[in-house]
Amino acid sequence: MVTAVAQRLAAQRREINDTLARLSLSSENLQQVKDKMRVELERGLRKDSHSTASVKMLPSFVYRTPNGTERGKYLALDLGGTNFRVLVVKIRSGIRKSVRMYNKIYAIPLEIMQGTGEELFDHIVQCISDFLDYMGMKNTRLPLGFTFSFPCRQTGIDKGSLVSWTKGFKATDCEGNDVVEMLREAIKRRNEFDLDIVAVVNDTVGTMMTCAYEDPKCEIGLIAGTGSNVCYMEEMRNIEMVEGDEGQMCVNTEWGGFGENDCIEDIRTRFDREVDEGSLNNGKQRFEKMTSGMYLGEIVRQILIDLTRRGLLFRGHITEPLKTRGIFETKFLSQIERYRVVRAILQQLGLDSTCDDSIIVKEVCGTVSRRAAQLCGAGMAAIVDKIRENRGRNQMNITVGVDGTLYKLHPHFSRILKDTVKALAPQCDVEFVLSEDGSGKGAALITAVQHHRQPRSDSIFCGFRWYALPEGAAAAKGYKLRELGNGLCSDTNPTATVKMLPTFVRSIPDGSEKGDFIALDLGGSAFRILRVKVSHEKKQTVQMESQIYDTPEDIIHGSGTRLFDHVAECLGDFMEKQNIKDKKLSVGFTFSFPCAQTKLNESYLLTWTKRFKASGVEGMDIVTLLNKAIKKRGDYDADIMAVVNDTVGTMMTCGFDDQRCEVGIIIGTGTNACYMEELRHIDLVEGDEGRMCINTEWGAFGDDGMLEDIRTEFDREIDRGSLNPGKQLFEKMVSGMYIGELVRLILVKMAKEGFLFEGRITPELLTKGKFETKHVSSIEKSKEGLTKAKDILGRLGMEPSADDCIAVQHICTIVSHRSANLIAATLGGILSRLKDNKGNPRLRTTVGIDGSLYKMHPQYARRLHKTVRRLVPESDVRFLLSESGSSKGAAMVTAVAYRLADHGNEYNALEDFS
Ligand code: 0WK
Ligand code: 0WK
Ligand code: BGC
Ligand code: BGC
Repeated sequence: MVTAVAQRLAAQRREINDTLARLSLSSENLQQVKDKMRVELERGLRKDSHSTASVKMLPSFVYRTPNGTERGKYLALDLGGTNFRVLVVKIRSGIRKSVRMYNKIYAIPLEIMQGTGEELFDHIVQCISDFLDYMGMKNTRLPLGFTFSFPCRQTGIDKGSLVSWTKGFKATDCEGNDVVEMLREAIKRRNEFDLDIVAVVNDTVGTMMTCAYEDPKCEIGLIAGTGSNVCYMEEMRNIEMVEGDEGQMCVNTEWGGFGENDCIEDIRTRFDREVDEGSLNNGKQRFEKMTSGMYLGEIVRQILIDLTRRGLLFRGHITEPLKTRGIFETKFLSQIERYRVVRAILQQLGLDSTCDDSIIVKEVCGTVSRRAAQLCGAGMAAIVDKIRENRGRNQMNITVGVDGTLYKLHPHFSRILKDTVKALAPQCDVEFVLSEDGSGKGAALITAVQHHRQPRSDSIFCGFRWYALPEGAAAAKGYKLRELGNGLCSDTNPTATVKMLPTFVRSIPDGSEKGDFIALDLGGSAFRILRVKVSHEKKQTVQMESQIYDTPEDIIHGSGTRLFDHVAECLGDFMEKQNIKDKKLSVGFTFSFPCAQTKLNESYLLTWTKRFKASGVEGMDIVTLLNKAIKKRGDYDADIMAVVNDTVGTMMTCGFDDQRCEVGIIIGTGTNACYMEELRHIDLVEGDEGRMCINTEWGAFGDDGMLEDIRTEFDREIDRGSLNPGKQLFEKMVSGMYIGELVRLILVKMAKEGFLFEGRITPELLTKGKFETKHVSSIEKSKEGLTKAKDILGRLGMEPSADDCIAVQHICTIVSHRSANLIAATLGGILSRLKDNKGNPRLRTTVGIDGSLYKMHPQYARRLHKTVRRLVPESDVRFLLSESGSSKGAAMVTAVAYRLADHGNEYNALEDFS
């Protein structure tokens, strides 16, 4: 005889089962969640659907996981989880690879979390101040990585605007603002110490990096803690919100927002809606509110209240404590499911419970946590399957770095999550690795990567890496393209930095040139005088004899008169040796400085560059100055037919062998480029027919501040110490005259900060110009590079350790890599313009190239070619090294001028030519 009590209990049980059944997800449900998550991931990545996607897929600007080369000392902040931590992290690479860190935890009181933004960031800075005091580090300006565990729309590694607060935070005047700027302002307000904020990262990203440091297969970061979120390494080609298709970038999915577009309303229960309505951000973070530590306890409380109200629990008696939002903490779930301490916890809430009550409460906890783990499992299954498909694999092994109190403390959460992933993504073998040290270590690693590669703030390596990356170079190409146009257009030319100087050279050699010429080649690393004979036996041949002459410092820094007297003297000496003093040969003058030409042989120096600073020459016609010097001697005569820039000479020299050559670039002591532009585009020269070679003088790119966001403190120091401060800023970031010095300045800084050479610095290393660009080239030689580093540093009195040599080689690579990519970017601008001019879908062209940096550096050419092809994919570019220098080219120009002069009206022919 089934008693009424038993029936009532059975009915109660059914009711309880019904209630809990709504929170139990079938494998179909979970499969649907996985599929819907996948749809939202894709929508978040695509430009056309990003704005309405509930999973925001935010770019993190982290392009790779650690590779063990990271090193240095960093500060890290970790805000947004249960604890706010300030950390100092010391990373060693090489054989002593290790990460040591020390941290202090600080409270963030509720009134600060939900006060004003200013109060919040002042509080953060106060904690930092306390930490620096404690560590005795107030006077060190360490680079800082900021783990900020909230959705941020980033535009760079150190730029991120808060999209919206989540979890317990609601400080005013923060949403929509750049969190790095807010921190910088708070530090300024306090005016007690200075920090170099290099990176802002999400805690999922920090966690992935922390775990990837130990396990290179780790490409996903999961937080199952107060909040819930995932990041993973996505293919750049799939991230439409960011420029570039090469490589990968870590994407912060912000899957907590999944379902904000009602796509999971079918599995959300009224308890979930209760929790949502009672939260600080109603309608937001729906997935998070079903899966994360901030809310699971609250869901349980809602269910307990519901069951109690229906008399199914605690004899229908709801205590005041139980009515209190947030009182049933998520840790109770873990404790209840792990230690069966239900009664003790319920007592704390003033609840007298029976055994049955305890069983039901435990069941409710189990159901809620199980659903949370399963939902995270379904979401994770979508992520790993996407990565597998990205790689076109059938099977894939991958590691997920995990952190968060829920995952760490809950007895079953991690197992259920793993089982769900296995069930829903059987083709993926997914390993979950718990992050021991939190995301602070990860943030420090990202700062180190950035520091070594290029954060865009003023820390040791700022700006270098950004331009080694596709989008960085693409951006520079964009700037350059615009500047080319400005230089050509008469209204904007006066303010344009890239001056686009007409050269009056209208075609490349056509094989008809002939004659016996003198060529002067001044401005590169060597002053050369050449005799160039162009003849037409069977085929056109060029014979050259040359001699190199000194250009002593006192001459090139003295008066212009002395300089040109010196040139005339060398020419006299050369003609003596050639026994042609009695001949009046035509001279082609390669003068490798920016000149405003009015015709082929009238050329006004705009400004000296590189090592030259002779007085009384700028603004003068250099042909007149040279003629005067020659006349003054009276021992020979010469007919200066043409002045050409070394880029033009190089293009002509290469054009002699390859008719397709229409660009000339120099990457030597200085850097520059010229190319054949349509006359109709050159406002400064009459006529619309045909083409003329333009000397771009790209060395001055950025002299208007256009590149300030990428220039580093080292670039600024170089400029301050140069002969022409404020000028040739682009040249000073990339050319052979400055690269060695850039490396030296970085070595000194790193030694001063104790990262290198045990902090020891010799007077030699402190001497400007002691570390030359040729040293950079030899240190980057793959085989003997490290030995070279030891020798070269040894010659500067240093005793570098093996680690130091590795670091020095790395620094050389970064500096020269940035140079190659920046030049690739600016060359990309020219090639795009040529392609547009021709209106062809594909550009086929040849670039004539010369200069000691390009020729001597072991990796330079390869890097340059690779990035150019990446930036101008619709082109076939041949790079032709100029074997014989620009003088052959200068002779070609002179030969053309001479031929035209030959045809009768000598000089107006020149006028006509000009
Ligand atoms: C520890 C990480 C931190 C992250 C937290 C999440 O260092 O960045 O926010 O885990 O877990 P929670 O503390 O919210 O449980
Ligand atoms: C060799 C050319 C010369 C040019 C030089 C540039 O003949 O006109 O100025 O290359 O390279 P650098 O000598 O400055 O490395
Ligand atoms: C935030 C995420 C964060 C997660 C875990 C969420 O509320 O939106 O940015 O990663 O919590 O802390
Ligand atoms: C000069 C250019 C020259 C380049 C390469 C720059 O400093 O301004 O005219 O072409 O160096 O030598």
